[in-house]
Amino acid sequence: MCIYLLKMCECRYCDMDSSGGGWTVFQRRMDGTVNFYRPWDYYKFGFGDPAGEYYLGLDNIHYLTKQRHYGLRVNMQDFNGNKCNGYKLQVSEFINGGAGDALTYHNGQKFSTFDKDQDPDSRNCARLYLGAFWYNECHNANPTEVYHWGADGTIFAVGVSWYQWKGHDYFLKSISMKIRPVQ
Ligand SMILES: [Ca+2]
Repeated sequence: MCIYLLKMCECRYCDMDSSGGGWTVFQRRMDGTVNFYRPWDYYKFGFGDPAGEYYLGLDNIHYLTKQRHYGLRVNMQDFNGNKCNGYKLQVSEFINGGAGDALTYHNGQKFSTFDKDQDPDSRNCARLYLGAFWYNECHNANPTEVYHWGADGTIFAVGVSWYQWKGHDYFLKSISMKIRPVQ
């Protein structure tokens, strides 16, 4: 099965292994090689390396998800090799894969970057936490923020974290977020 993206088969963006495959990975962090602290247009159109770290782009994500219902899956790994499937969302139904639900808090929010503050907080969450996300006031998950190598309390809650699994001061080795049509 191929995922058709803008009329091209973009299997380089696919995860064909997790839980039966067929996932379009719209964001991947794995080694800190790509800077994710970028302005709105980068998130709108996408950036990074399909073989490594990248963001697929809000336009592409929207193009895919406006057509039908999708399930969302989040795979994470810490620096001790522990893996977790943080989130599986199917038609608004959360299934806990062991990492807890960090995303319900973000449901319904608009996407914010440091140059486009659309979060309901009186502050600019993207600027405050050096990331870009569907921030609320501000986050329980922040997969786009500054890459760290594990536990790091240098700046509170600034890093690639998943609060319900590891708290705000442990930063993940890898995280990928992917979607697949609900059968
Ligand atoms: Ca704000």
